[in-house]
Amino acid sequence: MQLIVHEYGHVQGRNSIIINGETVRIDQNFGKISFDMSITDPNTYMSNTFLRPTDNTGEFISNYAKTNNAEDFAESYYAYVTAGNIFRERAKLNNYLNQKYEFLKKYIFEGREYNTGSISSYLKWSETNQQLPWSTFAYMYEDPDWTWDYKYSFLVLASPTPTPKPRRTPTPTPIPNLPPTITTDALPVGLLRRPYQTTITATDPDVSDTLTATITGLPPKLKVSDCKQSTTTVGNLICTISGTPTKLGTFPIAITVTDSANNKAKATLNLSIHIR
Ligand SMILES: [Ca+2]
Ligand SMILES: [Zn+2]
Repeated sequence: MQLIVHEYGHVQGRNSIIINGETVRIDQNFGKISFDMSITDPNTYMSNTFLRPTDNTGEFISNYAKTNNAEDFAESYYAYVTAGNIFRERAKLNNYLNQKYEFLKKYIFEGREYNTGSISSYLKWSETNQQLPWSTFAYMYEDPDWTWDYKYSFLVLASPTPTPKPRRTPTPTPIPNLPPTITTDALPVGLLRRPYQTTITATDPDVSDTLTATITGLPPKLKVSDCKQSTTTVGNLICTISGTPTKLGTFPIAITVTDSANNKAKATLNLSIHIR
């Protein structure tokens, strides 16, 4: 697995990218971090001349990465994917190694980072043992004495923030407030100078609504004596008309019932006052 990722790193490294408007080969540009790229092998265009020949401790992800810039890229690429946790820890200790991590993160992995590589294995690694646990040479020739517990699930640690798609706020389906209904459809006949009492009732399907009523056109001496929500039936209104009528005739009673949403129900009911 390690070797495959390393070799795939070479394939990637030979590709070109555009950095600062200039099309450059990846592993040659990456090489500028640690190698003198003005001195390159005319056959391979690779450099194995260190920029800091006497002090490059901690600058390379593995001993094999010191071979030349192409191997440095392939080893770094491979550590980035298979040992991201360790690479990040080591990058904190060396500015040049950190530049390599950031180069890979920015130009190769577009911000993606990997939760791979065991920190406990890293802590067992000794600076004197130049073979890092994930290096190609260690893999091929050495029997590591640390816990080989890398998980190659390539769990993505952080991804670049995707451009948010414009989201339409879902329009909540409005729950319509339904109008009330006047449930009284006729008024009993009243007798002249005899006490009279009746009720006009209304109802509303919305249980939280409060109903109000206006009742006009009553004969003289009759009035709305009471108008209130039913205490027994939710959404009901009961208005009581009472009094002693003093005038004969048929009186059209206009009734308007209004709910909390200003929905209205209207009705006109005739109230007749007879002589007996
Ligand atoms: Ca209503
Ligand atoms: Zn290689």
